[in-house]
Amino acid sequence: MSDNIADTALAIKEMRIRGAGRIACAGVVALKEFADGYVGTGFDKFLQDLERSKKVLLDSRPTAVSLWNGLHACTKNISKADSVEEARQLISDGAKNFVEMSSKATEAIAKIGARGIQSGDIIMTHCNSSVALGVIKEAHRQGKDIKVYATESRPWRQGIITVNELADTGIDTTLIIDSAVRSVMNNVDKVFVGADTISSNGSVINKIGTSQLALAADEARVKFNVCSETYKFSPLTMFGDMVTIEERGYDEVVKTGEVNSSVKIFNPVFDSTPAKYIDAIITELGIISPGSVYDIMVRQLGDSIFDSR
Ligand code: RI2
Repeated sequence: MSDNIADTALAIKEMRIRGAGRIACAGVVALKEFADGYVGTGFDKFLQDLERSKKVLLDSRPTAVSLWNGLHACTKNISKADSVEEARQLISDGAKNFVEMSSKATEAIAKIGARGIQSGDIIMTHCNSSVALGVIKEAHRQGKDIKVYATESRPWRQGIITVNELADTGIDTTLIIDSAVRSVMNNVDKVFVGADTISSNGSVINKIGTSQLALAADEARVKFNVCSETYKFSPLTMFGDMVTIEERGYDEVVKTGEVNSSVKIFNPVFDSTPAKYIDAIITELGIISPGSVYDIMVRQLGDSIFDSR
């Protein structure tokens, strides 16, 4: 196992690298570095080591399909290679294309999403999504006068990153605790959140508590928007695979010794928001309804649809 694969997997697991898009980009860059630095010459051995490296990266965090799609994009043409050198070039090109595509998609979503924000809007966001924040910051950059409520997002409190990021750009920002969502929703016009994975049926898997925002938004008749690159669409769900919801350790919720040792701690870090609570998914291809996710997957994967299995 090369050091960079193990180091990147550990950084993702420990959340030093986090956010579904960043995880994917870090994974593909690590795979490119693995291929670039590969010293052996046997092609079969290279392919075995490549598969092992992908598995180590994929096992680092199980929920965000962005990582799976990124690694798949870098290696899907590997069967065309006959040597380590050819494979190295394919992986290198695939990684470069993926990182460029990811950055362009985020920029496109910011522009498309910002059109849906008007001056005077009060927005709520959850966790720390670079894509959702891109939309909000673009609206501010265009001179729209907006206010944002951001949830704390226990247990990792990514909301602290969000409020500092928004405040640094001069946006009127208010931090709320997660349990304040329903009461604050009455003052909100629009919700913008990110996504870790989107299923073929249009449900969105994102930071735990996202579905709570969606329910509260539905009750208060507030528009619920998901900002997501299409590489967060999961082709595996087309075949009925369920998205694994990552559960993390008790020590993220309580300190050791803080609660009676008989108390069990359940710490799922993502949840699933059903399509019926989602008004729009803002992608680099445009704004779509959750019901269109399946068609876009089929269109994008084309003939290679069954390779994704
Ligand atoms: P971007 C994050 O997961 C959050 O759930 C966020 O909404 C999602 O990834 C998408 O983030 P975590 O890594 O790709 O904080 O939009 O668990 O940055």
